[in-house]
Amino acid sequence: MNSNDTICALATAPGGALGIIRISGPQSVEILSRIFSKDLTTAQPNTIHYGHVVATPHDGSLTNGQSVASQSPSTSEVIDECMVSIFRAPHSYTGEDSVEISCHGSRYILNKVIELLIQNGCRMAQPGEYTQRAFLNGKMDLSQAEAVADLIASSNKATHQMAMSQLRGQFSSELSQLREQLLRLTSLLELELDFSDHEELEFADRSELLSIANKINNRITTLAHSFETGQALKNGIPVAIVGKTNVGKSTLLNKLIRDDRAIVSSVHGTTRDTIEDTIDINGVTFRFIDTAGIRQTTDEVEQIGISRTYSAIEKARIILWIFDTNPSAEEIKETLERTKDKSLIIIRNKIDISPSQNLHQSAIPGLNDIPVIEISAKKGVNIDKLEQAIFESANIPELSEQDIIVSSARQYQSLVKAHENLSRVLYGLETGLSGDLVSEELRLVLDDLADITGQGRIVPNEVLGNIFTHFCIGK
Ligand SMILES: Nc1nc2c(ncn2[C@@H]2O[C@H](COP(=O)(O)OP(=O)(O)OP(=O)(O)O)[C@@H](O)[C@H]2O)c(=O)[nH]1
Ligand SMILES: [Mg+2]
Repeated sequence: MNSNDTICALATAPGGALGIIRISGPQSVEILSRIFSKDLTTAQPNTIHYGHVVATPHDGSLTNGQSVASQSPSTSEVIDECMVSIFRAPHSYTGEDSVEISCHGSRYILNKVIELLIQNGCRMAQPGEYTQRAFLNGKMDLSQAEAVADLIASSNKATHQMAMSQLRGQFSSELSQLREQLLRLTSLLELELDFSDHEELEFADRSELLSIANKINNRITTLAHSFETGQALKNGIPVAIVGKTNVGKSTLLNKLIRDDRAIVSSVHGTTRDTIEDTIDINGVTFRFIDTAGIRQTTDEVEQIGISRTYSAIEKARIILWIFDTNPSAEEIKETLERTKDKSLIIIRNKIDISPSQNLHQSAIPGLNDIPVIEISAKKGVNIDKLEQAIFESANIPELSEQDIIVSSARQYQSLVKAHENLSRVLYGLETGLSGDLVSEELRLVLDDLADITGQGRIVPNEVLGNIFTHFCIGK
């Protein structure tokens, strides 16, 4: 990958009314002018021009910035009528000279324009190369570059807010505040070292240093914890639908996703494998997992299905436990035991045929705190109430652009490393370890945080590759 190359790629998905081709690099405007009906080499930056992309008989044999405008119209073929935007470094997405050609969305036109650009000196861009160039040219840091991919992939309000906040630099500025506090801590420690011979001087005492380090550590831990929420928001919050056979789990899944996805029958043990699908509730994606009903069985396949039910419970964040008739106290106790660390919602289904009864609520400690929702999955009664309860139990804070939710595994790993190194700093401060050893650990924390944004660090090509190969071509 040579950053002096001028690159081109289609930036829009095929099939739309328009297609946008992006060019970036030092030769952008010159190469464009070789295939465009106007010479734009002296055009003002940030201007838009109407004209034609034109193929000459020898497809791009023009050189030296010579525009097809100077060619006889009879010898050239008009490929499309286009609008062309001109950007000049550093005021562009990549920070380089750039051009965007808005064409009609025909596959033929778009392929032809790209072919002409390549014949005239462009190279086809690699995945994420525009954003990578933006990073290398200091237009954004690494965490913002990752947010570009998240923003494009965002499919609802929550994932949009999350990506937008990161793209606009909330996370970066939080990290730079943490770095400042860490630097202050380092300088206080180093002051102590420099003047350690002067007993008459007073330095910040260790308890004050400890309190600063603790505050930083708390913030880093909170950021690291937000990764779980970030993952849940990105992939859909997992909700397992569990219960005995024939209680109506598959009927409920179909009702929630408004589709006949799972087979429903009065035969016990209909569902064998887990079945998943997603819906959005109040702008947040939930991933529902219908499971095999729990019962004693000698059927080998069903047993495998039931063991999958238990692993679905473990992986889920919310459990919908369904009963149809009044469950025994023992059954409820087992349910509570299995779902200890989860948000549990108990559902009494089939209220259209079996009247409401009191669960053994008073007899079972802890059950009073758990919502019990009465529904008819078949008739669609109280499904809206259930959706609301599911949304509430997910406990998703109302996200604003100020909220920081860590969404990349790379960022999370750096935060975890920072936390581990900071724990050693805390230990060192508590146990009276010498200042130079503590400040060495502090430097590691600073490096871990710098890895997240890539600023002031040499980012290895391997790391860049890992980030940008997940992008599409044209991003
Ligand atoms: N009357 C009534 N019948 C229901 C309701 N929900 C489900 N059923 C019926 O109960 C039977 C079992 O429904 P399923 O959705 O297949 O039950 P399941 O829990 O997925 O069963 P397994 O996959 O065998 O574990 C079917 O005949 C459904 O039509 C309901 O709200 N009211
Ligand atoms: Mg089923």
